[in-house]
Parts: sequence; C-alpha cells; structure tokens
Amino acid sequence: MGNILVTGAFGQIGSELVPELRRRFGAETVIASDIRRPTADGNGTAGPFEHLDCTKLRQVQEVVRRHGITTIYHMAALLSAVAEEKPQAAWDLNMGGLYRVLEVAREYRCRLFFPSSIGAFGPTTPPDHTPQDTIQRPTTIYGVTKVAAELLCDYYAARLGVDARGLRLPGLISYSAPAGGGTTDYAVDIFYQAIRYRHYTCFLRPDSCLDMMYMPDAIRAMIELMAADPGRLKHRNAFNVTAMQLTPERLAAAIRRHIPGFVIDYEVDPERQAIADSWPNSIDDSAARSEWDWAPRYDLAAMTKDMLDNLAKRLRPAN
Ligand code: AKB
Repeated sequence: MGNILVTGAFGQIGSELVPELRRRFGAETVIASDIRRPTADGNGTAGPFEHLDCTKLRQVQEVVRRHGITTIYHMAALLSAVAEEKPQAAWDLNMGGLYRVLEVAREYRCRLFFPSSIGAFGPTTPPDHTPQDTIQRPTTIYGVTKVAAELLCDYYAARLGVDARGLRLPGLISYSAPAGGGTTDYAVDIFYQAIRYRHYTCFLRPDSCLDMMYMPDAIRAMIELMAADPGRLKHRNAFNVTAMQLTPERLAAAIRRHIPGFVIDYEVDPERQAIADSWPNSIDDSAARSEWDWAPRYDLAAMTKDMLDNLAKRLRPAN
C-alpha cells in the first residue's frame, strides 16, 4: 500500500480522520495537508504535513508525486452556511479543489474519497426515508457544488478509471474539533454551552429534523467504504449514510438526562433555518448497508453520554 494524502486536515473531519488513519496505517504513511499552517503543537497530530492549496494543480501534483500517494481523502471544502455567505469562494474551493484533485488522481492513479452531504438534496426531494437515487435540486450553492461533485466523481470513475468513492454525510457531532460554518453546527455547540452555562440559544426551530452522526462512526464509514470490495459496489459514490434523526428539542432532552436543569431557547436564524428546511428529515441508507455492510454504532443516548464525558475533561462550568 502507498501513502495517503488528506486535504483539509485541520477541518472538522480532517482533524479526526488523520489521527485515525495514522493509528491504523502508521504515522509516516499519512500526509496531512491544509491551506492553514499548523499551530505550534502541530494541531495535535504528529506526522508529516504539507502546506497545500488544493485549487493549485501544480501543488497537488508535487505533493502526490513526492510522497508516493496512492489514496486521497479530499476533505477541503466550505460548509453550507459560510458557502451561502461567500458563493464564489464556495464554488472555487468546492469545485475547483475537487477538479484538480480528481485530475491528479487520474494522472497518478490514486484512489479518492469525496464527502458529499445531505445538502445535495433540496426541497423537491422526498423528505422522509430519502432514497439513494432520487430528485436532487438543491437551492444552496453548497448543495449545487455537492451534486456537481457527485456527478464529476461518477464521471471520473466511469470514463477515466479513477476509483472515486464517497458518502452523503449527515450533520456530524464531535468533541475534538469545533464545527465551522455549517447548518448542523447547533448539534455540536449545544454540548459546549450545556456544560459551561446549562443554557443554549438555538438558531434552528425546536422541531427541525435532520440526520446526524457521531464522528467516530463517520470516520469508520469513510475508511470502511475505501476498503470495501469493489465487486459489491453498485453505487461506489455518494452513498446515503445516517445514524440518528435529531431535532433541537430531542437533543436537548437527551442532554437534560445528564445535566438536569439544562435550558434551551430559540432565536431562529432565517438563513440557516431555510437551509435546514430544504434538507431531508431522514435519509434511507439501505444501499450502504447492503453494498458494504455499513452500520452505525452510536445512537442518540450513546453519543450524548460520550460527548459529555469527553467534553467534561476539558471544560468547566462557568460560575
Ligand atoms: C453543514 O451543515 O453544512 C454540514 C453538512 C450537513 O453538510 N454539516
């Protein structure tokens, strides 16, 4: 096996994916890369790092060639809320970055993982048990880039022989890295505020239902998909995966079981609410389950306990 390159290594997913890949395959085989410079402690990850702007073809070629890369996890992207504020930057990074990385994957015969999202769906998509293959007419620039990216990955796989695989990820919940610029960020922020202040003001309505997943399940899903027998994969790319369907009020009730007296109130942000309203309530991940045996390990209760246990090691209640 050759080496692995992770783009966007300091982002919400990358900062947990890199340590897990290093744990499984060896620290020296995983090259972390980001457009940001590492902090003095190396962002908590010991191992090779490359400063990389993945929208620059030459830079990507150079890193892949020099490190003998055979697999790329392409995580560099803007999330939905920030993409809506900066649509041109979202197109440049989300599409421009993927296009360059796919080109380099074709040239150097690398395998590629690409994270799509429930954001690839839109208001005309069936909102409940959203099928794997269905209507995709998103109304956000984030969703437009995700659908185009799914199609581009399919094209590179079918026509140009690149082993490109991917997931449609739901909102991800994690205690390691803060979420940044997403519509589902409330489901991370709520834990920090619950421990510090026993109070959280949510930017989505109490009944806004969205698919979510605990980060350890998401990381495992990515690595398992890349290891899956290609002979079993009918879809290969953009698999629906989910673990739980959460509303702010459901999540608050689960937290209250550990922090009695926790209070949630609501100041709805119309921009992020409109994005959430355009996404499904629950997606059907039976294709992932049957084609590569996907199964989540964390439900709402297990995730909530693990989040609070881990955050309590770092955070203190404010007085
Ligand atoms: C976001 O909210 O933008 C992401 C996503 C669901 O793709 N977490």
